[in-house]
Amino acid sequence: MKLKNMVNALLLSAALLIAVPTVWGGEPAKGAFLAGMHKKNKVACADCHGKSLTVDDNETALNKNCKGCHGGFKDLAAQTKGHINPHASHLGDTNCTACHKGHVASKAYCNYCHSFAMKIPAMGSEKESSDKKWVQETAREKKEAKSARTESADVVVIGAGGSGYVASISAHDAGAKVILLEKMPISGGNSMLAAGGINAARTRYQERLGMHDDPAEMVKETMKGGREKNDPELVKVLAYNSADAVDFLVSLGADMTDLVRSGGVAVDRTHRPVGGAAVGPHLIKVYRDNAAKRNLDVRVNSEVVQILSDGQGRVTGVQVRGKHSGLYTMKAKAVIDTAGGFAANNELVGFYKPQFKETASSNQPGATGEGVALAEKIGAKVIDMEQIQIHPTMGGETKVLISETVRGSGAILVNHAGKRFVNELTTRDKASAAILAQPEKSAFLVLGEEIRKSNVQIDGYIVLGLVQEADSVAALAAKMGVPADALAATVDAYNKAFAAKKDPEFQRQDLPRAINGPKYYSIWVKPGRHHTMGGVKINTEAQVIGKDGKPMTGFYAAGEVTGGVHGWNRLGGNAITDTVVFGRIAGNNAARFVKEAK
Ligand code: MEZ
Repeated sequence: MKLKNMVNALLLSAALLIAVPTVWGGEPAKGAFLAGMHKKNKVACADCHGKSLTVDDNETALNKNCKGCHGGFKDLAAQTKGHINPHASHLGDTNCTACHKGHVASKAYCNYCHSFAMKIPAMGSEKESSDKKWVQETAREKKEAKSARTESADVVVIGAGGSGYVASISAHDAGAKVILLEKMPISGGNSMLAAGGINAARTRYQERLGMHDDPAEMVKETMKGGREKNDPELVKVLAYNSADAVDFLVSLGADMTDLVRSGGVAVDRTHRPVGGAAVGPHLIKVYRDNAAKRNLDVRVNSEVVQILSDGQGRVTGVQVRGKHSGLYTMKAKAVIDTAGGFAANNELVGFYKPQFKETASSNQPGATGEGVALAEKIGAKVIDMEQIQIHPTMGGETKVLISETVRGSGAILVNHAGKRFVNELTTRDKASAAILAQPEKSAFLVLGEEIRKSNVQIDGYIVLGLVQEADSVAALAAKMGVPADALAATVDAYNKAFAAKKDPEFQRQDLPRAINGPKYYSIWVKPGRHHTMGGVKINTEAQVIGKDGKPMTGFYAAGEVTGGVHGWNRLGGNAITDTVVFGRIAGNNAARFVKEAK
């Protein structure tokens, strides 16, 4: 098998296919059961799977072999010309097998989340290998044969998004043996898609810039944004631990030096990497690196199908379905549920809010709410499930979120008549309602050169084909299909408000930049599902509360799987704070509980 000779052709091919691990008894004929180029080139099983032909749920050896033949992410990224470069995307250095298949056609993982104006091509033929059925049946037999397996850990964490990583790192550093389980083929959850930043009050970065902020104000604004329906004790914990959360992230290696304003807030409280880069991909890389440094046991393709309890409110572990290893039991002294929300689950959203069914969701495909259902099944109290946040600005007909920080950087919202109609930095519920009240149920973000330069994410939207640009306001109006006179008057009035530092029309408090050329830009936006505020009830110690109102023993939760922190409307930037503050509390308390139980 001349694999080395294949490498260059494979790297340059859009139909790159890599064999997916499957366990079988003997070595079939070379190329049998494969799809695409590996089939054509008669790759042998052992070339990908190694001599033992076995595979773990992380597909570790297999991915090592992929990289051995084809090169690592950096090599592959360097060979890609053009704007779309999946090997240098925000997914980071993940398993090759998340996208590339050998036994069936590959599918770019990007396509699960994104539907860009500019399409990402499917990789390889959409037609699946005729051998798929055989492969699935063989895998199922193997899984069933292994179902009696039992492992154990001190702390099991369900869901490797931001909260899951923070809880795992914290529990590990507090001395516990931790296993972090993720049902999707890559870690990161919704946190990896987080565009904005982390809200924190009275941080060293604010003070360095001479800004005065106060956790008490953060409490007030979070409660007001949540329509006073939040659990006030949880909000206090969120706000008073927020500056410490930023320090924790910096101690892990994160950059949180840039500040921007989010809706419903009177100061620049949203911290993000320099230049306005998206916070989520940055943090997930930092978390992955820290997990690797600690040798943390992180397992992808590992879905928790049941949380085990003794029937008296004490959790005893979980049952896991590994993609390759099948069903097994993981005994644990403590379980932390960080499985995320359900804004990607059309059926569940439709059940709680029929009017939001079929609206676009900004969420990753794994945000389907099993973490809430699993907890409820063993007696957890669940609250506020019908509180589903609609984000005002998703890119037109796509699933791409246009970050609130674009408005925070100075962009205005304009309707199809070319006029402003709302304070752009009001809370999300109000901004979304104002857009949906327009006859077209959509609007435009309008901005100038200085605003574009201040927020690197806008360049990303340009690459994705979501931005119209023109040399004058009149030319931009023509592209948007709005009256030129009206748009010119709107931009003029806004620039006067900027100069006077007063917005008499909409009382927008923060007017950071004027809308000036040489280029002018617009982005067509529509509201879409973004965050589910409801979920498992917790107390200030991140303990899950049972239906009897008492904390359940050894059971903790953090992040979007929980309800109560954000009330009926979350403020932009508070989700990452939630993941870090309550992830740390859950991890530390679970580790302490384990120690005391020993
Ligand atoms: O917290 C968020 O959801 C957020 C800031 C999103 C965004 O618009 O960037």
